[in-house]
Amino acid sequence: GKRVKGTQVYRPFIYGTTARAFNETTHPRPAGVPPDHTHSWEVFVKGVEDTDIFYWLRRVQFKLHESIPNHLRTIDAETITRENEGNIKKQRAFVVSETGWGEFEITIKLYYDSKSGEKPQTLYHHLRLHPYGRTEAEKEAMRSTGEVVAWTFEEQLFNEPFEDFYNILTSG
Ligand code: SLL
Repeated sequence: GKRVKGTQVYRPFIYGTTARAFNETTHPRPAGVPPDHTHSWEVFVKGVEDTDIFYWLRRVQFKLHESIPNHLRTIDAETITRENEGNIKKQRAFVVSETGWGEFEITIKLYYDSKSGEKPQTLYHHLRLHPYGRTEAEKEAMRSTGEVVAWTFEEQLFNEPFEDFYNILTSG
């Protein structure tokens, strides 16, 4: 295929984690969750303001800590799209939801549409369970919401994309 010369296409996305500590009143530990698990959390890749990214990002593989059962989690856009059929509340994100007790580094591997010719790209994200920040005020803000948010805003750059892929990118 031919490349579209002199052209760069940017697609914004977000990746990261959101965690919540279990407590008796607002977030009780569900039945079946081991008693040493202190938090629920999720790791995700999604579009900014839930815009569609499934047309350029085909698959995401999350590599979790090896203490977690099935620590390699692969999610296909096709599967989500199929599950979304006939659903009013559509799922917009590649997401894995878990519970646990410890923080660790998550490896996030992005696989692009086959027409893109792009190699997979690996991102690294530190799962945060505990409020953090440069200042006490920042930590306090996180405590008050009950959610520990660690999100990275990224922009995927496709440099001189193949024509077929360029058409996919720009027809959305
Ligand atoms: C730490 N180096 O010491 C890290 C390890 C491991 C976290 C954190 C297990 C969950 C499960 C879990 O939370 N592992 O058993 O499903 O903090």
